[in-house]
Amino acid sequence: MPEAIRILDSLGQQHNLAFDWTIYPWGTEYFLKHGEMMPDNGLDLLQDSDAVFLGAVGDPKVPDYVTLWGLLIPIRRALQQCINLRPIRSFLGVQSPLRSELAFDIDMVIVRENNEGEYSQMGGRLYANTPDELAVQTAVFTRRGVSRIVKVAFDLASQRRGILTSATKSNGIIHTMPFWDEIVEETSRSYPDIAVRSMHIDALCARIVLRPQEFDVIVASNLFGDVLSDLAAGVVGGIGIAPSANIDPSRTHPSMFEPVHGSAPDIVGKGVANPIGQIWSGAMMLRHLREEAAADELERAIFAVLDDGSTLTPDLGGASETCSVTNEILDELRVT
Ligand code: GGG
Repeated sequence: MPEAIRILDSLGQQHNLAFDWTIYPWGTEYFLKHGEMMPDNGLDLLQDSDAVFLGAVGDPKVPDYVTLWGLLIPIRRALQQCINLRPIRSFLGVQSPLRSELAFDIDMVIVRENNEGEYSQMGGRLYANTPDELAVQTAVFTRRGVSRIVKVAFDLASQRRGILTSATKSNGIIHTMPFWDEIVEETSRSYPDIAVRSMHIDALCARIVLRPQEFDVIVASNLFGDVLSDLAAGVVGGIGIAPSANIDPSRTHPSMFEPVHGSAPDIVGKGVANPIGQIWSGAMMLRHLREEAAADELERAIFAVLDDGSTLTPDLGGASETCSVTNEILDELRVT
């Protein structure tokens, strides 16, 4: 996060753009001190901002569901950030685990439903610690929520290569997924120029590994979108570079920008965390704030560093430190 702020502040100077940062120390350290991930009025405090820039959250000392349900998920819901955009691209300087003839020209966006679906509080547990113990979790799919995300995906595909893939599992999940498929089919009638196909999530995972260039926009439920974006990020070489935007399309509330990855407790304090997921999320934030020129410039600089491949952190097979990657991006920004 400090490296991304360093970049944005520097870019801002070139674009006559001043960031007025309010830093909230909410996270697992805060939880260990205060017993909560953020204060009671945390969501109200965020409402006053134009955007929220979130880092990586998590610590082995705190269960992951506490971390997530105490901070990230309440923010996404209260601020009605129902759309999660996750772009994935391959770069010349980043080695993919795929054979090189399979791993070129990958450029897709995963459009993840962000407020409902499988991530639901509905359910519970009964008969704890007995042989009859059970857990029930109810997935929630609304016509409003599904239509909204599907329409966003069709619109995005119209601005890109015109290919939309819908992630489904309607052969096994008998209520929600046929409902999802019907809404995709209904919506497609308004987009005759988009090539749309539904793929079962299992086959889709295999296809992303075998033919990643085929994909342009993928629309998916909350859980499927989360899983697919890690898979696709792995296919292009690593999750450390993957950015995301949690968008409130009505712009009533601030949208939130965060790397796809969580924290990496194994490398804390070593100065080798990959800053690019966070910095690229900053570029997405600039675009959302309608600072197109600055966003273009920052993306160009990030992509140049990744295409060059000589300054990469260890997660991507390099030996550079976090701040060297940032410096390289700053150098690129100076020459553009
Ligand atoms: N960048 C915030 C973070 O730590 N994310 C990790 C994570 O587990 N995210 C779950 C999700 O996106 O639903």
